[in-house]
Amino acid sequence: MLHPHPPTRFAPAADQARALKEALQANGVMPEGYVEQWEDTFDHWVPENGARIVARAWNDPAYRALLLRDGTEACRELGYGGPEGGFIVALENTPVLQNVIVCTLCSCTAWPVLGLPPDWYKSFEYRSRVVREARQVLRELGLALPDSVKIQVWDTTAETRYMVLPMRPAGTEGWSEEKLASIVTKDCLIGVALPDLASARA
Ligand SMILES: [Co+2]
Repeated sequence: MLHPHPPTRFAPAADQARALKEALQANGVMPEGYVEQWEDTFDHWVPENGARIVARAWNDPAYRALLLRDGTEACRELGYGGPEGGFIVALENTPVLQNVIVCTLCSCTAWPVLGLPPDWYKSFEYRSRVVREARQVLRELGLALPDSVKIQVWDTTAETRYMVLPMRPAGTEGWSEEKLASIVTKDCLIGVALPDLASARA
């Protein structure tokens, strides 16, 4: 039996967090400003970072080559890395290949460039189903791919974090990197959506 004593009631999360923080501080094991420092880090973990990387790769063949050869270094070049992003691998979509990311164990993604994972990404349903019936799961998430496109699912680990490099859509010739980045969403970076020209800004 995995859970012989199923918990039925918890205090609200904020109360739990406060109690934990107070206990850690009272025992002198949490440095001053520790929580605030992580809050600041979380604020900088946004999918706009990954979008910027994709846009640069679309516009700069040398950067694209670096991204596919050494994702970690390419991300670092634009200022992204560190915790939860110590080893980043970029996965290149092609006309016949769609890459999709999952963490079957929990919720790992390349946080510094994708941001925190969406709730559905952490759900048991997504984690268990996408590896068995990726095409159907993608369809349910709004991405219906033709049978000519193979779907490759990548299981994240604590060490290796992936980001999907989508194909540059036709009709974006001459766009600035800023405008290109505006069509790359977190879902695109996970691989469950494609860049949508209609969402372009700037
Ligand atoms: Co995980």
